[in-house]
Amino acid sequence: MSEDASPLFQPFTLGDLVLPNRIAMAPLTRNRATPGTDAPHALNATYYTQRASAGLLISEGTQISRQGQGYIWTPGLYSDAQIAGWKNVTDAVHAAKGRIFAQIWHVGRISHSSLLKDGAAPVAPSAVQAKSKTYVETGFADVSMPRALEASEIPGVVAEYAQAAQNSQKAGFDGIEIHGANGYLVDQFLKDGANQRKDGYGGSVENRARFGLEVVDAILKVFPKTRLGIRLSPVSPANDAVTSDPAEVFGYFASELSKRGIAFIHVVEGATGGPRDNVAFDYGALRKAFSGAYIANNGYTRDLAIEAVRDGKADLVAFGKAFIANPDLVERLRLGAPLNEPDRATFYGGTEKGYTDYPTLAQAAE
Ligand code: 8OZ
Repeated sequence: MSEDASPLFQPFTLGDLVLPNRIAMAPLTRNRATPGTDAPHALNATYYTQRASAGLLISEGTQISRQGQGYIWTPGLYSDAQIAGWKNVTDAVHAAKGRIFAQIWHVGRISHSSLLKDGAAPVAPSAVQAKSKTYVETGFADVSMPRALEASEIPGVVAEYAQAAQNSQKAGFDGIEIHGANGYLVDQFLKDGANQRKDGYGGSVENRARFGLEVVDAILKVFPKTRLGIRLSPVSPANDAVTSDPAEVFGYFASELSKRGIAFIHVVEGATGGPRDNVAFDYGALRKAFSGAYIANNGYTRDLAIEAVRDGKADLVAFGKAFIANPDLVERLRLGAPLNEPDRATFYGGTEKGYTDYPTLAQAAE
């Protein structure tokens, strides 16, 4: 079999959606929403549309509320202006024959008071400050000291996830991915380094999984399970998220997600954006615990992706940085063509430079 006949380039049915290939664009924070409203605008539509040949586009993290925002100029999915801005994006992607899921996001403790209403403290499972930085108007800054959510506040936060799921439908998204990875709110509840609660949301594996499962259950009351997935990062230390028992807590979480029949888990294998083998972890066991699709991510090359799909280790492979720099990544991987290098200086914030001006193969040949 020649490489381009690899199943990586063949269709896959995710839930009830037929994808033309098994290459996903990973969610990528780019900090280019409209200042003031955090609504997407025309340039964001261009960016996603340029990448519409992905089997599946997953949007950048999109905050479900002002309280859920952790960085400046990230888009939201809670105001009418944001929903309208996203509708322009999804219409443009659909016109280009693409499919796009919204990644819905609450950052929890990974935020800065200057971004929050009246300079409020970020909220978290526990009042434990992360050793991490965020990005504010003046550049990088240490995250602020959070306050612990009262148990009585949790249903309100859960309801905001469900509202964001409904808003995603109004905005024309094909589905959603819950951001359960990289040290943000769902991951903070799962991991005992951030969750020191003594109530029903902390302590045992079951208790730490409770918040994430409540989010899933609330969404499933208003949203089809075939169009819902979640991103997880069991052993990534991103944003100071560590746990003493990744196999136990993520094994349990995956089996509970499986019972609910959601479409996929999207797994950051290893350290986000870093080594894949920082901590030994059995991703095969995680995949086995979950009956839906498995999207693998982190540090995949063309060869590794072809191999993972061929060997049944993954149903889809998500690429992040490679998609920043290569709008036609699917075509380049299919051909084994060289890739443009991403420019880190333009990852977060800015203009079309480093955003919509990376050339396709055809443009490079002009
Ligand atoms: C990089 C910069 C800001 C946010 C993640 C949403 O790690 C992010 C993120 C990444 O999941």
